[in-house]
Amino acid sequence: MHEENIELAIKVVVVGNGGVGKSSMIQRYCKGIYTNDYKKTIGVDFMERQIEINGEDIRIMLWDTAGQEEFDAITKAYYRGAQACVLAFSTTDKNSFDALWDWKRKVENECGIIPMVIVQNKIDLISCAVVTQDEVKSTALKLGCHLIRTSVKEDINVVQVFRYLASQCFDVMNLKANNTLLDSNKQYNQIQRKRDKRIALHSPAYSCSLKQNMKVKKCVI
Ligand SMILES: Nc1nc2c(ncn2[C@@H]2O[C@H](COP(=O)(O)OP(=O)(O)OP(=O)(O)O)[C@@H](O)[C@H]2O)c(=O)[nH]1
Ligand SMILES: [Mg+2]
Repeated sequence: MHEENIELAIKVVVVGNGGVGKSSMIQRYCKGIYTNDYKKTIGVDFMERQIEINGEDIRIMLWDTAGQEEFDAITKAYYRGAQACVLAFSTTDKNSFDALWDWKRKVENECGIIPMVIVQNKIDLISCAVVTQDEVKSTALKLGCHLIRTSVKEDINVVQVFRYLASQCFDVMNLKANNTLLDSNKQYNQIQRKRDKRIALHSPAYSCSLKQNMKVKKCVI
């Protein structure tokens, strides 16, 4: 496969209680629009946007899930295969803040440990906040997640959320690729040692073709 044909894509699930602004955030990010209307998501929606990280084109596939509990059984199925997650809550909704633990658990049950970010949305309404910044920071710390404060309405920090997750995924991919490279090098050294024992011959051409076979292809998702 040629390198140009390799496409990097990241599946991101956006979870959190109903009304915290998940659909608004995705719409803002993918279409650059915002509306004051609230139409609850039924089940799951999907949108995507292409960005560039470290000179690589990355397709971010965003899965917008319903926050209402009645849809839990449906949305759960869509968590599978997600490589990153937004845990969203609203500045003006205490229940949505308390529910962060549950959302994290639900996603990890399906996906294992993946990069996650806590998003405190609606910071334009900070004067009506139902949680203090210290509470939010300490919960983020306990959950082991980076925290980003957004206002989808005023277009504050939305781009940063997905850029952060994409670069986290990028690091994970590079790590995996490096591990594969390390494994290959280990295998190569083992084979080399065995062969050295059998034939005390070090033909440069032979060694070169073996290395070629061990070359690691770029990580594809
Ligand atoms: N003030 C303010 N309102 C917001 C913001 N983001 C979203 N909203 C409003 O919050 C309401 C709910 O937004 P949605 O994006 O539909 O919420 P949701 O999380 O997708 O809700 P479900 O689909 O039910 O899970 C809408 O009326 C939005 O206009 C924000 O940053 N500030
Ligand atoms: Mg929605």
